[in-house]
Amino acid sequence: MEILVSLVLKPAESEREREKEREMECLFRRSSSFGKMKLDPSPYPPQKRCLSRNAAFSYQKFIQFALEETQLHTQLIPSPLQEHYRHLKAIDGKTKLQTLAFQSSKIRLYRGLIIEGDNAMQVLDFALFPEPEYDVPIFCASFFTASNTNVVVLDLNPLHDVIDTEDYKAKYYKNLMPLGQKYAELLPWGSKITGESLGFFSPIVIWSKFCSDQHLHDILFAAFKEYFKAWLQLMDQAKVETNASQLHRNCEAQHKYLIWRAEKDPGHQLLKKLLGESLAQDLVWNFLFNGVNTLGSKSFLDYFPEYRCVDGSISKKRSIIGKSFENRPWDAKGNFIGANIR
Ligand code: BLA
Repeated sequence: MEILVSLVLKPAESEREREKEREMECLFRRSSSFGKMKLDPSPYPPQKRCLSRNAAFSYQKFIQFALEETQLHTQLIPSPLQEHYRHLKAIDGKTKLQTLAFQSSKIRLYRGLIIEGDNAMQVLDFALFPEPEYDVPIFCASFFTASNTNVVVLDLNPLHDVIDTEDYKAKYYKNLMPLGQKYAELLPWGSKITGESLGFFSPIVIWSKFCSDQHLHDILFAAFKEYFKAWLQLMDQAKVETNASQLHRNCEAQHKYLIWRAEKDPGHQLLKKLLGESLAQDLVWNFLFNGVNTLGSKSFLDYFPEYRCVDGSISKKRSIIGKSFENRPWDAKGNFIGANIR
């Protein structure tokens, strides 16, 4: 614990920084699961890892950066979920699963899951959900790494439509288009994607698949840092919403997003394998996509009726629309240039 704190914190140069450091230390102490995370060097032997020339590769530094950066903007309080999901044990007895969960005055849920397994398998699923009084996007980093492949989604997922209407897009993404363009050129578009997922993405989404490579991992980390800082700024500037119908719209938009991911996120198969069916379900519905049982009362089929089977159950298919969008369907100005997604 002491080692972790001293590695994470830079030497203090002023009283303000020292004060921040004390807050950080306190935060780490209270967030017991994250406090137990191992820093690099990795527990896995180099020959078993995906990046033979990158012995330091780990998603831990992403989370550490985010925590430090958030502390400059707001006071994080450990969420009760942290304690509850602290002791996750993989069935294989080897894979490490670590969780962290916080909240703050404007952030309903700040949560992360890191998985470090055999054969260089690493996962970061990190998301920040605003309180419903704020219509800022959801910060989303979903990174899956296996021995020689990476599947990456990094985005400020919009709460409201950014394909057919302009206002939400202009409010949050217009100024961020140059940032999105920069990384869209550095990280290749991950080829065809399901239409349903695309509907949850923004014009600055980084959707990418690439072979493990130190340079691309460095770019991904740089992108993560810039997107995260951008999100924090949006949060800083966000004005509280008091209009009841607008609040309801925000709740419903988050609820639809949560229920989509709770039901259809591609990571579930792996979680089931690692934790068993019931614990994986619990983690998905009550930790990763917490709010799915409280922010709204509609069902998955109310939002996505096209998934209804004849017997009334939800189709097991991941997508009804199917995959398309071979290339990035957004232009540099944020206009949607793909075919109709419905
Ligand atoms: C793959 N994860 C994917 C893919 C996407 C996402 C788009 C590509 C496959 C596909 O098109 O479905 C992520 N999809 C998202 C996100 C949204 C969405 C963020 O709709 C938001 C709206 N990923 C995780 C976790 C695990 C994980 C926790 O977040 C594992 C525990 C794994 N993601 C994972 C794996 C794949 C994947 C294994 C590849 C599997 C596959 O393609 O079937």
